[in-house]
Amino acid sequence: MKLVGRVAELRAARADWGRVGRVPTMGFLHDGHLSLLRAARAVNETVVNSLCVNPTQFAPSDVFASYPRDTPRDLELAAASDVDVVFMPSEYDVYPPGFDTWVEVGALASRWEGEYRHGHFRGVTTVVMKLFQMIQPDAAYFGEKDYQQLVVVKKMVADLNLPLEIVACPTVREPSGLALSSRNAYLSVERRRAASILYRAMLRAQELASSGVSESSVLLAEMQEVLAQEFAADLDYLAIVDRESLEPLDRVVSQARMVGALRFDGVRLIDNLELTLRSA
Ligand code: PAJ
Repeated sequence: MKLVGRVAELRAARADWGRVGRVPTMGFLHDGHLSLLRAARAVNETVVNSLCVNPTQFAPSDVFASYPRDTPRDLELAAASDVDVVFMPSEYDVYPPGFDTWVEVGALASRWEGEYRHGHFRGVTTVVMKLFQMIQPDAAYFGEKDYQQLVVVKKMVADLNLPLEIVACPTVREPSGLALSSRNAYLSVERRRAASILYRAMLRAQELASSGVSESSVLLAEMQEVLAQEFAADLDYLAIVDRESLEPLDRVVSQARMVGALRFDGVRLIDNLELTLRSA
């Protein structure tokens, strides 16, 4: 496995790499990240894992400085996942002094997470675009765990005619159902089980949809009832939305997406799940 820190080095080597799959991460790798690396490994000649805690996607209320980091462990895990190249760009390469060009997706990025984390997606799309330019991958792998991020990145790729494929990978969960996240490190094992309440609420809505309930108001009311069982869960938003436009739906026709975010013991957790109506 090769460790690369400078863009010039990456550019010089790129021509020999054949089909490149890129997996962008902010490090502190867990099984969710590793599932993306496995998906990339299966179909690409060269797998590039970028490790970069991107300062511009942290809204002021987030603490960029305290984001969990463990580079030696990340490098071990990347090597064990048969990654060919780990790219750890210097902050100078990503945001040189005077940097002032931004990539911003419109309406899709301004609702849900965008409302609670102003500027977050602008930071994400800017760094993802920059890393696309540096690595020039044929495919890039994103987790459904961050569903809105996935949809926003796909929109950027379509709108800007970027010549690469975006591959969506399913959410990897703990046995309790809680989606794996670097932020789970802030919760004890016991609290993580309780924090899976959002996922359990979504499973309950899916159960109802499977029996033919299609009105969003009924499904959302049922989810709220499940969430009310956990006093520690402080909901930011919960919605049933169109899978592409992320617009709220009054009624599920065949498929939709449930998206939600809550704060649990002060830790902000997001989740989402496909919602499929029983076929008539
Ligand atoms: P990060 O939070 O490190 O996540 C990197 C990738 O791993 C994202 O595509 C995310 O959706 C995916 N991922 C995280 N948890 C997952 C899980 N439980 N199951 C499946 N996939 C999971 O997302 C970012 O970094 C950044 O915003 C980034 C795209 C790297 C831009 O800075």
